[in-house]
Amino acid sequence: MTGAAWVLATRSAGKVRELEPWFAARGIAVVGLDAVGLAWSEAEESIEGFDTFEENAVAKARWYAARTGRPCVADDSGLVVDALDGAPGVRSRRFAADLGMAGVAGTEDARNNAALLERLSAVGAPHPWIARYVCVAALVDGDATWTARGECSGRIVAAPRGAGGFGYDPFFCSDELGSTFAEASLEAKSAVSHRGRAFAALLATVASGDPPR
Ligand code: ITT
Repeated sequence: MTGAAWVLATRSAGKVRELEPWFAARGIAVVGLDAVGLAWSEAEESIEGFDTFEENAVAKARWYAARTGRPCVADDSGLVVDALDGAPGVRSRRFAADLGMAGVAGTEDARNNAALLERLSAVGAPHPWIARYVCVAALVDGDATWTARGECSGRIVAAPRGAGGFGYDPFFCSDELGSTFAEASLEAKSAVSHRGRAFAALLATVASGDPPR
């Protein structure tokens, strides 16, 4: 492992809000893509076209490592809903767009949440609906790649609760917290979340000295 600060390779402001303090609390220096001078480009939209969280996470970390020449951490994450046969899954960020709702007013998160409720009401299954968040974290340093997975279980509620978090959080009620992730503090969410677990497992894997893939 080289000594350089790891690049936090994400364009998601929500992920950055969670991961910067998470790494800082563990004494690990990370820098954002803007700080290393990597401005967004259209080509990034085609990085994560795979069917699994793992392939997408590795693709993202490798993409940015190749362009920065530094160790890069990335994650691919999403919401898996039983009543929707696992959707939106790896398509979580693009769920509304996939359903032809890209033109609906509001933020991308609001459109995705509207799409989620619309799909669930079309299925007609009773709520709250069983779901889980999944995250695969990846670290790429030169030719070496480490990955780790984290999950957390919950229920999708019919009406939003809370103003924190991002994405589907106002509708995701954590089984462990008994509240939605949007009602939880950053620390409480990270302690049980798919992302907190995936990154904790990633650090443990790197520290264990197990060979990278
Ligand atoms: P980067 O690829 O640049 O990291 P992204 O937003 O495209 O950003 P993903 O491809 O991993 O990231 O998609 C994650 C989507 O899954 C995100 O937009 C949310 O819709 C949902 N999601 C993942 N983790 C979440 C969380 O902790 N809370 C709420 N929604 C989450």
